[in-house]
Amino acid sequence: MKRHYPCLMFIFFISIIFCSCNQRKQQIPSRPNIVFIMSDDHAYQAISAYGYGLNHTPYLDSLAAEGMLFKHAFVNNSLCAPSRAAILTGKYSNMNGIKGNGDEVFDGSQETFPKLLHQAGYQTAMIGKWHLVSYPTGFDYWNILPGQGDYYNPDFIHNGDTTPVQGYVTNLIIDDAIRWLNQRDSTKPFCVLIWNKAPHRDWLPEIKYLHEFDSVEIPVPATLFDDYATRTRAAHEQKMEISKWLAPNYDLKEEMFPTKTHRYDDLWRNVFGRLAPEEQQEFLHAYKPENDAFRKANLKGKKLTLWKYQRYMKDYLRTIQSVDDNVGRIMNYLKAHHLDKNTIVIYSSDQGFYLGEHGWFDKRFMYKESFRTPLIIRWPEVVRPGQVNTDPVMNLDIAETLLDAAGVKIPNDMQGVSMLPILEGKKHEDRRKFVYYHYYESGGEHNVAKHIGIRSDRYKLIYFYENKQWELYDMKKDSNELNNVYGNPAYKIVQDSLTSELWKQMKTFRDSI
Ligand code: SGN
Ligand code: CA
Repeated sequence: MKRHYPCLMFIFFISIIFCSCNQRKQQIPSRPNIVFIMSDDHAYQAISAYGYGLNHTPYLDSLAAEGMLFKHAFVNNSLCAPSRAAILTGKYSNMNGIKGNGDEVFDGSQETFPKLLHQAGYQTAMIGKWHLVSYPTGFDYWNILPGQGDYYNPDFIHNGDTTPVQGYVTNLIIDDAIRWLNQRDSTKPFCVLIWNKAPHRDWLPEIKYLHEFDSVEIPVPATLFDDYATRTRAAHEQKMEISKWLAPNYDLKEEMFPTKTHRYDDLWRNVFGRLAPEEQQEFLHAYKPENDAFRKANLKGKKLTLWKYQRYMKDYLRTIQSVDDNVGRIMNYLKAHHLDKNTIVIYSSDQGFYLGEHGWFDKRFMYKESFRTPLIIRWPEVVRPGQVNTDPVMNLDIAETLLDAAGVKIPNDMQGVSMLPILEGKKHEDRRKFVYYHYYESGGEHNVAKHIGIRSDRYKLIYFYENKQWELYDMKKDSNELNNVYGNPAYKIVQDSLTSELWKQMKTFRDSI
């Protein structure tokens, strides 16, 4: 027996090594595929899994039920192009060069996560709204909407050629994604960005959803009639109140062919003109009974605002029904092709949106509805189903998370934090405690003043630096951010420490004002 002892020990160690290798193999899946669906201006309040009771989005809710829903996902700069550039590069606006919409051209030679995945052997595709002026780089295939794109019979740009395509934009984007998935090389992992136009202004529903919500009263937010009493100039001077700034034709479809001229007339003629004549008739018919009643009622004051709120919200939510249907289509595709287990499916938006909170539509401010963005991640190989996460994560983290998940080295100059430990359910104490924000546009269509700010788990400090005015919110006591306590002696210590943290963060991210 003694003679065999070394031999038995050898077999014992070999089997331990073998077993642990096998276990490791089971724990770390092969490189995951990535389906990244992003919508444009989709408020988290308009996904039923977030619990606001405005609409019903069964497919998005399933994603959340089968994965992780993030309640505190924030953006760097609540505007389309700056958020997209941050998502692609993992960097703040000052580092990736896109601070506003349209003024700057995205430098496609910089490092982006699709490019790095591509170099690591992924097949990559980008389909839908891009909005970064220069053409996409780092993709095997791209097919994008010009600028903001159109809802009805939109143009698509592929390899520099613009072609009109018949159909409704949200369906067409998924059609094309499925077409691309069908012809891909199935020996390689893939990453496809499916970036919707919906539910961006001017909220044009798919014809089949024109009557959705007809007999429903959409709940009104508590702050619809906010008077900005404690706020600084910026909140008073914005141009995004539902009561004042929605165009009667373009936005509200209340007066399709106005007699007075309005600054949105040309825009309206263009979008309506894209419908086929029979669709135009259907469209006009759908709104007519309500419009007739509206004219008769001759509403004024708060009643008029409430009417506009209902009209705005119903069209906004109608466009989201098509988004949700198409999330269902892509999930059914993945399931039917046995791709649903080791595919990371991300659903998010380029930023949040005001659905009547503070009386507003649009975004831009660092107040919660537009600073936050929806984020849901489903990845059955790694993420336990049905989790709700409240860590402060950012759009900036997506690049690092996906590179991390794919086993690709994260460049040192990316400024986000990988969410992989969160997804894996591991301890992650070294994550950010503050979220830094910078909105750079000045004046413009919605006249929101430039600002920087910082959010801790309880407080939010905002500095409107053009106006040299500060705001501070105690979100624990004032979750709707109505009571600016800046300058209140009771908050002196908090105010001072957050102010110095703000300057510190600005320096860390190499930003300036
Ligand atoms: C358009 C909209 C604005 C919106 C910006 C930015 N006006 O200019 O209401 O704030 O886009 O949106 S519209 O008359 O053209 O509809 S973003 O999502 O692209 O940043
Ligand atoms: Ca947007």
